[in-house]
Amino acid sequence: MKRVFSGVQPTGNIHIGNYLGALKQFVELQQDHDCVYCIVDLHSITMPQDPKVLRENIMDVAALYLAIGLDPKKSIIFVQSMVPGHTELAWILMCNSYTGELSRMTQFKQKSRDSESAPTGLFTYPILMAADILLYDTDVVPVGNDQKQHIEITRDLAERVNNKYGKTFVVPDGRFLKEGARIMSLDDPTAKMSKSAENIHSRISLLDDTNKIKKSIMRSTTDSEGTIHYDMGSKPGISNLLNIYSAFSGLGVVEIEKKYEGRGYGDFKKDLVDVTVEAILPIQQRYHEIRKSQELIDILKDGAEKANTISEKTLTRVKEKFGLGL
Ligand code: AQP
Repeated sequence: MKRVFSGVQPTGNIHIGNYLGALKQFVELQQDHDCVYCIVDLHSITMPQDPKVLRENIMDVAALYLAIGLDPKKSIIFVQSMVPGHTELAWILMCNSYTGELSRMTQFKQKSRDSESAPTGLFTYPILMAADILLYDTDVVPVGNDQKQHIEITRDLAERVNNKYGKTFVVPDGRFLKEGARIMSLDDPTAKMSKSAENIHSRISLLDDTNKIKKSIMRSTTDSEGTIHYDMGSKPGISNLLNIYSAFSGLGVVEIEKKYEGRGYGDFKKDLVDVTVEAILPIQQRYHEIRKSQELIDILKDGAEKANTISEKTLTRVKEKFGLGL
């Protein structure tokens, strides 16, 4: 079976962009893949975090993993900082990377744009992500397409080490969905939907109540033309809503366009509220059942143990190739 690895940062409530771009794939893949899913808390501290809030966020993501349908009997689910191999391999990879290639990462450029001096961890974030992936001999990485560049640098690093030291790493492939690959912000459809954007109506979080979902969708930015037609270039707002509708309902975009021929944005948005609520309400119900349970903690401890066993094997192999230790 092919190995799958992916992760989500515990930086706040998971939104429908995270879900449609990445998490939905996690669930599908666990049927016929050997899956490892991580809550990447070490990545989250590349930006300042309140320790108490961070702990809660870690448990929220873990509960949401289970609520969307991840099954600990099929997938390894764990918290990144509980497996020391991630940072150890990151250092080894860092010594095989170049500052020039890291400077080209668009996520670093965007996130450091407004700060006078960005944390070094934000700069080296892609190397930690490469270590996360390579540590598990990963074949497939399901992610949103904002992560394309990071997957590329992971592949480059794996190939570079393999060329220099002989076959050490599996070279992974990214897996990007068509409809949910990049869900855009509801108030600015030229920017991606993000957990950390200031305006809460720019996103729909998986834990939002029906009222909030309604408000965010009804006030989302569209255009003055009023026809429900997909054109990301000239009509990014309605195109983004069509993508969301399509990903949640399973209908193709053309089919949806036909269904709403001659009807206005108001009608379409009202139905999109229903489609969205119907998809995420069952997730919320399961989340509330799991969130405070001891079972959740046991699953994470068990997951960390299993992840450690795999990661130690990889590190032993890597250290041998590099001539590290005795
Ligand atoms: N808007 C998006 N559309 C589709 N996929 C998305 N992803 C993120 N935003 C979108 C995918 O979700 C997975 C988890 O993302 P992450 O938690 O690692 O952080 P991120 O990419 O930095 O996401 P956010 O929500 O924008 O967080 P903040 O605001 O904290 O930076 C990844 O697979 C990602 O591709």
